[in-house]
Amino acid sequence: MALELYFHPLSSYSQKAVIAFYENDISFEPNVLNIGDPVQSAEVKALWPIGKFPVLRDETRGVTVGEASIIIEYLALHRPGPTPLVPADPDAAWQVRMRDRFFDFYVNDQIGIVIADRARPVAQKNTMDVEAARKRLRTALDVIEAEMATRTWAAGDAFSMADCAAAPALFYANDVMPFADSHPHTMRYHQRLSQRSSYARVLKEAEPYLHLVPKE
Ligand SMILES: N[C@@H](CCC(=O)N[C@@H](CS)C(=O)NCC(=O)O)C(=O)O
Repeated sequence: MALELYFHPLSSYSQKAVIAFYENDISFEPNVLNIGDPVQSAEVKALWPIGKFPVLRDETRGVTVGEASIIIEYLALHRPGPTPLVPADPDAAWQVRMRDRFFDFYVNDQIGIVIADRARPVAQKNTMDVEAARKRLRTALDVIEAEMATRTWAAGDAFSMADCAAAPALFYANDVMPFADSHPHTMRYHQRLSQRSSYARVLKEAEPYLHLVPKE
């Protein structure tokens, strides 16, 4: 039975997981969520009460897998392919996981705070949270800039789970805090990611929805 993925093409965490499927040519049944649809939302919550996506359902094993990183770990374990997104060597693996967490917490989640605020009515804007998020994002970009001065991919020479996290995170970061002039190594890395066929495909599939991203 096919793996079923609940996701949305615009969602950065969904994109992160889908990149992993495409990297290793793993087939799945796409369940594209219609955001705001209460029936679908209840369906996701029945599987994963937190209600966030992506969520993977593997009916064959009778398991539900939440969290994009854990979906990637699950695929690495049960559907290994030519691109080992989580290295077998434990010392290489912790470095991938550390950078994966870094892109999630200090880039992606901070962007989420800024973009969510754009959609709020003026009276409900949270300037303090947005300022703190932008500050954390700036610090994160500085860290990435220093690392990417000497690297091809986030954790070294091999494309990994950390790059799956980085691709959508940097796409949205460049909208929230354009970094071409201030962070040239990061920009070149962002361009390398955009040319990677797995992510290029994800980006193409997101295109029809991009107008839904709240603007400044
Ligand atoms: N920690 C989760 C975060 C997932 C997440 O925040 N997903 C967003 C879409 S990118 C979401 O579900 N938003 C809808 C909501 O929060 O209700 C992961 O790594 O998968």
